[in-house]
Amino acid sequence: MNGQYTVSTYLLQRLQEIGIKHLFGVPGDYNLDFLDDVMESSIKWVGNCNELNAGYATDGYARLNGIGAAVVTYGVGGFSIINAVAGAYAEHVPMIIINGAPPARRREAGAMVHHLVSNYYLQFDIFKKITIDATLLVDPVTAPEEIDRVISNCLAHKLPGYIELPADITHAPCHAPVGSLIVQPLISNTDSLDECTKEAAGLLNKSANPLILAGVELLRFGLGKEALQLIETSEVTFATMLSSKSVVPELHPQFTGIYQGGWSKEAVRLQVENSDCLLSLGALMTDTDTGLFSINLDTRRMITVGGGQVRIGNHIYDQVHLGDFIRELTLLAEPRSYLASHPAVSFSPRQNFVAEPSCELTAPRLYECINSYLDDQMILLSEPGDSFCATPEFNIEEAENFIVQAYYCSIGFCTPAALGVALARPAKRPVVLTGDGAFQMTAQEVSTLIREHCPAVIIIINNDGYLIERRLHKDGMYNDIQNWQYSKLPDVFCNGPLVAGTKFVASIKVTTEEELELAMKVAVAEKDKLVFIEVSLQNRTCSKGLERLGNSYKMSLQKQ
Ligand SMILES: Cc1ncc(C[n+]2csc(CCOP(=O)(O)OP(=O)(O)O)c2C)c(N)n1
Ligand SMILES: [Mg+2]
Repeated sequence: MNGQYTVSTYLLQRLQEIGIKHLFGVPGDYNLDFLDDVMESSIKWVGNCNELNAGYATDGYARLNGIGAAVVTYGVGGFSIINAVAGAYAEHVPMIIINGAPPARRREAGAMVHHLVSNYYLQFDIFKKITIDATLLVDPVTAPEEIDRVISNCLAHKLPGYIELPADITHAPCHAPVGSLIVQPLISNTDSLDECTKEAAGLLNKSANPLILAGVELLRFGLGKEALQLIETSEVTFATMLSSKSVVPELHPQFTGIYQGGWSKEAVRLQVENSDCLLSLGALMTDTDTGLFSINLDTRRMITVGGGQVRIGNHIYDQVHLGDFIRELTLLAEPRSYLASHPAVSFSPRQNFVAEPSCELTAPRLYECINSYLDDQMILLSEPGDSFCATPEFNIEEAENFIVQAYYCSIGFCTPAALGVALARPAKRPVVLTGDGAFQMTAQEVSTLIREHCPAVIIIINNDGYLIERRLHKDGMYNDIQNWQYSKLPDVFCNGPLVAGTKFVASIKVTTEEELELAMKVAVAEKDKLVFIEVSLQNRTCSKGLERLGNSYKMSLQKQ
């Protein structure tokens, strides 16, 4: 971009610099001038069916690309994307929301413009609470510094940022970027870092059965490789959690399994809870990651690192960041014996699926089958519901090949997020595993996947409504949903009937093991197509994971 910069071209240049190649969103009159500039830039515009879906797509994109951005319009668009931004905040996903606002002069006059609710600052005030940094660009002189600050904070803290861009500021001239954007790193206090790593190394090196619990912060801050180095140098066994699944490769000989408190497999639970030195790296003890708090961990035998703090017994060290801690500890860790580094419990390897002839599908067999067809070129997105109860046991090798909103748990996330995933990783293929209830929330985004030619595999588990709620609570009629003919939807979105072999989409409905096996073979063979599979599970069976969660839930109720 040469010549005079405007606030809009400045912002676009910064977005390009940080690696944004796609912008998601929905147009509206307050952002159209900005979108005209997007059309002139090298960033590709990806219009969504609605703003919530745009937010989820941006989140999926950001998880793989390091950052994403969405453009919405004031009020109607801004309020619609809030759920996705709140989710990104809870889950530590960096994304920039650009909200086109009414002209600043109208704001000053207090004019009653369309999409205004209550007062002109309402959206700004709300977004301030669910972002790390927010700015309302009212002055083109200060706009460049404001933009740089929000983007930089977003990247450093891995949290969403908000930029409100009034329509009459968009094309206002501003100064050119001064150098490239500087992201201020999070800096540890060197004395605290030195002291706590020495204390931690002393405990780790002399412990008999230490264990590293690799948590979600490792994933969000891109520290998987550093964690692996510590694990291999110290030869300590490790476990992951649902939210951090596969952050360190699951086929690693030191991997013991997924820890989820009382929701874990018993052997994994015992290994974690009986460790005499449990090093928790960036683990968040959320209800979903702890089997509804059914954990039994003794903090006196733990070293807990995360959120800029280290806790060893009663010692608390502030301003120590996870990456610095891991790198320093790796230098001090002493290797252990072969036995210590090869856990008694190890993860079961992937099994081949062989369909039973003429056998009605059950949930456990469905998951066995899908697991057996996943490969390293597929990125699995697992939706809250029976899907995410089943997937801890899936074999995923690379960290980026598994996406789950394990903490915020907003159903409907995965289908639009797959759009972002497909665009961020064109060489890979998103595989969405979603319940029928979740799918109904954001189903329209399949049409954008088709329009953008994303060869996703979408597997809809039609189990007649909200099964997880039926299992965890009672079978109230509020868990019933309208049954759709899901497999016919691609026809609708393609604007015409599908003719096998000629269209971009293959749509299949399955009810038996053999049909599912065949459908998965089609999905693998038709790798350039969007393959849509409706799995009809009218028997309301569930995964073994949901069975275990049900038991944890009952136990947690008894304790109350
Ligand atoms: C946006 C949103 N609304 C409501 C919920 C509450 N909720 C959690 S799971 C669930 C049902 C999921 O049903 P489905 O997708 O069919 O999965 P299943 O349990 O049947 O496998 C609901 C409604 C939620 N998590 N997110
Ligand atoms: Mg369901």
